[in-house]
Amino acid sequence: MTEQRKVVVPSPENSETPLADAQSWVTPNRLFFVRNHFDVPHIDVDDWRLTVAGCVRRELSFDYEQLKAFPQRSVFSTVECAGNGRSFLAEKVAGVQWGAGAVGHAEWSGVPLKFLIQEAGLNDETREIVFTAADVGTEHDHPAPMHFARSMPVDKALHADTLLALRMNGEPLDPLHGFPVRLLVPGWYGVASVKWLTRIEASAEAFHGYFQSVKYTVGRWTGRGHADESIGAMPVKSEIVRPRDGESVGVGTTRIFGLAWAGEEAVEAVEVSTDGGESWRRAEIVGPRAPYSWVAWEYLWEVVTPGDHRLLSRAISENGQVQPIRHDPLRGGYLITFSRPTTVRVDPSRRSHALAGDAAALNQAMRDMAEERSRFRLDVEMEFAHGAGI
Ligand SMILES: Nc1nc2c(c(=O)[nH]1)N[C@H]1C(S)=C(S)[C@@H](COP(=O)(O)O)O[C@H]1N2
Ligand SMILES: [Mo]
Repeated sequence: MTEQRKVVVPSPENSETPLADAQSWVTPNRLFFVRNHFDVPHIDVDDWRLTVAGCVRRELSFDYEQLKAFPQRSVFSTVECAGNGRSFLAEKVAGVQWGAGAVGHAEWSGVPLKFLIQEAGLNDETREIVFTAADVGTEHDHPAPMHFARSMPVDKALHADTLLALRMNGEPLDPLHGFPVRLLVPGWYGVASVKWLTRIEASAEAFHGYFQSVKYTVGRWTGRGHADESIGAMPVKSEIVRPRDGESVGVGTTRIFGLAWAGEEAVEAVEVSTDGGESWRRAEIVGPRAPYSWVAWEYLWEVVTPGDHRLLSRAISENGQVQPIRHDPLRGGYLITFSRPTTVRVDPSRRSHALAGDAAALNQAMRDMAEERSRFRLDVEMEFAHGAGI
């Protein structure tokens, strides 16, 4: 197999998951998309420390060995870049011109962030937690060097599923994905999951860092006019993975296969249109439906009419969010979730017979994963051993 990440920008690496080859629920680490604003920092793990400071009762500092010794937890989560799909926008928007593949799904394991924050003890005036990373660089509209940094509201930071991730699909993090430690904010756009973490600071003020006030914002109309808002959770979205846009199929039965995710929610249903959005039918969801995780889905399409057909999919979340048909211009170059048509040519000289294929393989892969899942407890609230490793 020649599967590899699709490079969009070579340096610093920005590359996509090869979605069209997706064979498994979990994206293998070597195929998982990479989104780097700056060069990967050189980190000597023996010198590396993670500091917890700011509005806390006691400032703490941890090395890698100490973090590894803390109680661990695993969370399966889809991570998508907020600019994923930007190249498909009718009006060109500046930024990395992503196709569909700035998204992946992995099992993330590490120390719940809550654990370290509780060890340090938050003061009441804390409004946000600010995360600073080791990578440094400039942007054309920010010529002064800056570290990558982001903040998060306290409630999401203290959520039991928000992790200081040390492992990805069971392996220690690769340097490209944030070794030694990254944040994993399940259900939120990838920008929240700060890689190469060095500092966690409780703050009484709102943080206005570049990556949440200049970039990674969307417009919104409020009672008082237009406002820019920092992005957070991923809205509901689906992708048709196979057949590919422009592909030719025969008359008969074609399997339409795709993926869908809904941020902090689970996907409730996926619908498919084979007539450009006139009518919609339910697709079949393959495997488990869970918050944070994408689902695979398939639809067996019986087609007798030769010529071009416009396929669309739309996902619906468990709380009833529906994937939109058009891109909302207020979202600019982010939150690109509209249903994008896949045009397929039906060739009358060929016959297509869809057989048990993707679904069977995926189900097997998921059973294998489920067995492995016992690695770290997923669904039990952990009892933290106080002072462990400190
Ligand atoms: N320190 C740091 N963290 C970062 C970034 C970065 O450039 N530097 N990029 C963010 C963005 S925009 C995304 S989408 C995710 C991508 O994670 P991945 O490269 O592991 O796929 O990392 C986030 N964390
Ligand atoms: Mo991103």
